[in-house]
Amino acid sequence: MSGLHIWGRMSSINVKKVVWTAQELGLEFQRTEAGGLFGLVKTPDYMQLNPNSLVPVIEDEGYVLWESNVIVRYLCAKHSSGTLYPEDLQQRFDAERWMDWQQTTVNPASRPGFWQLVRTPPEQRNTAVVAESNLAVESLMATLDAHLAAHDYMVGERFSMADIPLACEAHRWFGLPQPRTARPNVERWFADISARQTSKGVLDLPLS
Ligand SMILES: N[C@@H](CCC(=O)N[C@@H](CS)C(=O)NCC(=O)O)C(=O)O
Repeated sequence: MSGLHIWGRMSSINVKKVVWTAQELGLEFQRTEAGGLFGLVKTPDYMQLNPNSLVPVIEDEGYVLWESNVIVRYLCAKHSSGTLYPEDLQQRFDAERWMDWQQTTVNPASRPGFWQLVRTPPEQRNTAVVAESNLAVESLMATLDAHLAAHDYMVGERFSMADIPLACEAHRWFGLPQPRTARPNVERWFADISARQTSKGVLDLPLS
């Protein structure tokens, strides 16, 4: 298979990152629905691609890669070194740091609330889980807001690979049907990024 192929359903935050990155880079790609109700991830053929049975996975000219933020890094390094993928070592690792923060700190805090409010029938919701998740994410959004008070984007003064996972996380946060503390800097940054043509079909999707 030639060109870029992405496996994953668009309701996944991790698939959204990869699709947006490909669009941001102007890459032609094919996408196969996989995961959730689409299944496929437990088939032997899919598990050859990703033994974790998770989405997303990409195949790029025969090269197979899984782990969403790593895929974002790979595509940006390949196609946008010095722009989306910062060339300066410290700027690059600033970007890496925020991307890891999204994956290892923000997402574990946001996921329980998201699952309760979006993927659990109202009569089965656990309000304690929602409250705990909300409290944890509020504190992380305060951190993000303080960072964005001093910066236009996550790293330096221009859009980079680091903005993609965090904006997908902000999309989830702003889409949850619950009260939120106003975060003017996160809101300004998210509005700016959501206006990018390349984020269409990703940041304008309702949560599901
Ligand atoms: N750390 C992995 C996590 C991947 C992951 O948890 N994917 C979820 C969707 S967000 C998944 O595949 N769930 C099972 C399914 O969709 O069938 C990544 O960032 O790619």
